[in-house]
Amino acid sequence: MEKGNVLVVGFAGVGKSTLIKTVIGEEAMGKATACGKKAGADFKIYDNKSIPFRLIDTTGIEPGTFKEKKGANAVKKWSGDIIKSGDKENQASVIWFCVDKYTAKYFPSTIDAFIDAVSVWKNVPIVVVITQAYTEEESAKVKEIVEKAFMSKKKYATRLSDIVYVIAKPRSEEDGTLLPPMGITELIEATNNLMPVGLQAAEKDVARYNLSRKRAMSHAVVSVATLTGITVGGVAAPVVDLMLLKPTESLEVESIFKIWGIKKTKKSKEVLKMMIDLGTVSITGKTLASALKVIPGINLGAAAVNAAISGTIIFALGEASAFVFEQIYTGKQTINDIEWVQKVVSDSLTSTALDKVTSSVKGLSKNADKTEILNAVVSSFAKKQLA
Ligand SMILES: Nc1nc2c(ncn2[C@@H]2O[C@H](COP(=O)(O)OP(=O)(O)OP(=O)(O)O)[C@@H](O)[C@H]2O)c(=O)[nH]1
Ligand SMILES: [Mg+2]
Repeated sequence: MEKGNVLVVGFAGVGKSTLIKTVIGEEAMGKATACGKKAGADFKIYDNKSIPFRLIDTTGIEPGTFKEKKGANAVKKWSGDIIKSGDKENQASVIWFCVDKYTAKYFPSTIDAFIDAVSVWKNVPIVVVITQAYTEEESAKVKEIVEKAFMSKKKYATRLSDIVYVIAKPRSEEDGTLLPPMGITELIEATNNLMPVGLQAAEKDVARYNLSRKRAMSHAVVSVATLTGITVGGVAAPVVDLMLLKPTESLEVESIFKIWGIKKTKKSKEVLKMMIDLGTVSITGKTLASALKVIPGINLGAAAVNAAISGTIIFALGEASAFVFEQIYTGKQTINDIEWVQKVVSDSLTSTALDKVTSSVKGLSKNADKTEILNAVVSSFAKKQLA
């Protein structure tokens, strides 16, 4: 089937590549092809067999009169050359204008250059994607600036089709909070709907693709949370204090819950609380720590062992949450079946936790850092899937 292209433009560093990576998937990132080589600029085109459209990553346009012209000219020249060469394959069908909170203030003075850069794509709809705004206030502020700038001229106003707010990658704040990715599946749906009719993917294909995105975003949250768990729990104490992990567990479970967009009800709150509590009671760090002591061949400091135990607990809880919420989202299970949820989560935490921890600590080097421990935890889980 023929696919449309999304031309991704915006200031340098707003998060274009990060967004593309989340939309297209990590595997597809490595397979980018240069497009419009003839056209002089080496913009990258990203494709993935199940995504309904391709994405074209452009050179970031830097604010500041001179630099801004350079970036904008590259986009303009590339676009003009694609049109001239009659290259059907690389025509833009939708444009994403990425604006982040840091550079939004430059947007009004740059909108002329932006619009000029994409002026050859005459009736192509523009979606403004607000990136890197991590609070409601921040995103509302950016939205207001963008709307005002587009409304300043009628010919701009008619091009603006939608404004979507995204977090493309989980964000961990200094104070330990964690913001899950958001807005990605909404952006994919909105974009598909704006494609010319002949290039639109069927709704069920988009739904299937978005399911795979939710899964990938859940895994991204599990990774970030596991790293936090490794940091928080990696102290040289005789046993892991599971209460230390509770804040990370809450953020992890709630973040994954948000990704799947399940309604917040009294029941769901109860289920979330139960899941988080299971994380602190199912296996005790003490049991694991003492069991590890009798396993031969493990010669690591307490901090590294505790870090691996903590990481394993957070990882197991996260994977179980992702599974539970996917089953509920797809209607295979209901949130009312508390016993089922309880069984899935406690099985994930108890059944093979010791095996997992053993296998992750066995390969660790003496001075393993957090990343090495994270990789060991992740691969100890991957092993089971293969078996
Ligand atoms: N946590 C988090 N970080 C983000 C997000 N979007 C962008 N960033 C960070 O912002 C920085 C710039 O992001 P890039 O995706 O490289 O930006 P870009 O627009 O492709 O930049 P150029 O290619 O230079 O034009 C990186 O350090 C990203 O990790 C996001 O949604 N969440
Ligand atoms: Mg980039």
